[in-house]
Amino acid sequence: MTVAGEPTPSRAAQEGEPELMLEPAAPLAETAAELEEIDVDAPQVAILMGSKSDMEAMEKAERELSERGISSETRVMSAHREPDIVADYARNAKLRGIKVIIAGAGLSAALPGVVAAHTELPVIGVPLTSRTSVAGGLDALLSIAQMPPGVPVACVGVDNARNAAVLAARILSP
Ligand code: RP5
Repeated sequence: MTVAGEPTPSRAAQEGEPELMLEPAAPLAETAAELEEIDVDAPQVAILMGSKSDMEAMEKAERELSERGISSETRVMSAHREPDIVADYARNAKLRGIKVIIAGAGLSAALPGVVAAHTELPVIGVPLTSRTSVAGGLDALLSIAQMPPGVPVACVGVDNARNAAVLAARILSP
């Protein structure tokens, strides 16, 4: 029975059920402390390359991102020599907070395509020249650009890692 002027009892109280007790909201200071623990420097862009010999060319991507204040991590892994490492990295990248993957490789440049096969993240391929390149890097250019339908890889010019970083920045900007 409800009495005029008194608060209406809840449905649970009316039916003799125990009241649901809600946890009090966390104090603001506690929430702020939790937010501070989130790693704001977590890399947004991954820069991968098939060999240490690709480093000189790929460093240009890292420099461009850093100048734009975009965090990145750089890893050397070969699609042909370490296929399992590449697959694991690509599968976990999104969960780790990576938003775009740049992958450079020379010769039969499988790395960008193999990474794209294992992730939904946008992948930008950088065809690289190397000691035994054919036709000035045309081999790598075709390997990266000629992906089958449904598994896209964006492809920048030969040795143009800087453009890959600029494109990554544009993908990241809202
Ligand atoms: C590719 O083969 C690499 O991306 C590199 O451009 C090229 C040569 O590799 P190394 O023999 O110098 O390791 O897989």
